[in-house]
Amino acid sequence: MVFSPTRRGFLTAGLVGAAPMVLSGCDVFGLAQSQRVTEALGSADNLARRVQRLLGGNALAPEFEDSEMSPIFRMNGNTMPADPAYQALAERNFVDWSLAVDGLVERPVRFSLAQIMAMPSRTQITRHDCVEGWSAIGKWTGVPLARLLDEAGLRPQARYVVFHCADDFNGAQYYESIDLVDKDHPQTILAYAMNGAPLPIGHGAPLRLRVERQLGYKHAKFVMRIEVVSSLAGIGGGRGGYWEDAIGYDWYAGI
Ligand SMILES: Nc1nc2c(c(=O)[nH]1)N[C@H]1C(S)=C(S)[C@@H](COP(=O)(O)O)O[C@H]1N2
Ligand SMILES: [Mo]
Repeated sequence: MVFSPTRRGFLTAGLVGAAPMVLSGCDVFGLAQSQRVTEALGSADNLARRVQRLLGGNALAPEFEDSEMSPIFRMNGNTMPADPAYQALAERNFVDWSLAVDGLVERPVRFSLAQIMAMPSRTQITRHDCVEGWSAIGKWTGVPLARLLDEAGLRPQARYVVFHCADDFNGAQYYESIDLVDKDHPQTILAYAMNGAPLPIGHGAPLRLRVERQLGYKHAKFVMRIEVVSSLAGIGGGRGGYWEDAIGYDWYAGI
């Protein structure tokens, strides 16, 4: 069992099935039992999300001191998008890169990296927990997502924020999504710096999501476009994220 006793451990052990744990061979509590619970109470994702918010409201994830930062922070998943257009942008240090914000917004916009870096920023030292069973504490600096989306203005039908990434696995584009509660959470930022230095490519340059109360796979790297939608049905395979579509990971990956 590789998981440390996190709140997710409590939530998943006590209340809902943990598909990722099952998939990684950590089936401590029994798939049959968790499936029954899931069937009885509806989507495990939604249950975990409701329970987390009921217990913690919109509580902050723990933050740490500089002295607690991990000496090594592993790079995981894709570490260099294969897309030639992305590689051309990287070669010029992302000066030609811009982030598209569209979908259910009042004003579709594009932001250069310089514009994003000129916005009010937040720095946070947090623990990243990967579903594969490793964790690392790192320092992230970026613009709060809510602040950036204020520039575009959400339309009333807006329900989810989708992050489209530059990379793919076997032709399937990486993407992720969160709801508007996580959109407004103060620790939900689009980070352009890590551990006091520009975000390395392997960690998702020029811009990656930090959504600190959820597992690592939600933290989309290489974000190229943010799309605001009313439903996730039309995006990718319809389950709200690359790994959700590919192998059924929870859409709400509360820690
Ligand atoms: N675009 C993109 N985002 C991604 C991934 C990826 O492969 N592509 N991997 C995810 C997973 S599983 C984890 S644990 C973290 C890893 O972030 P890191 O490389 O900074 O450690 O990024 C997440 N975001
Ligand atoms: Mo991960």
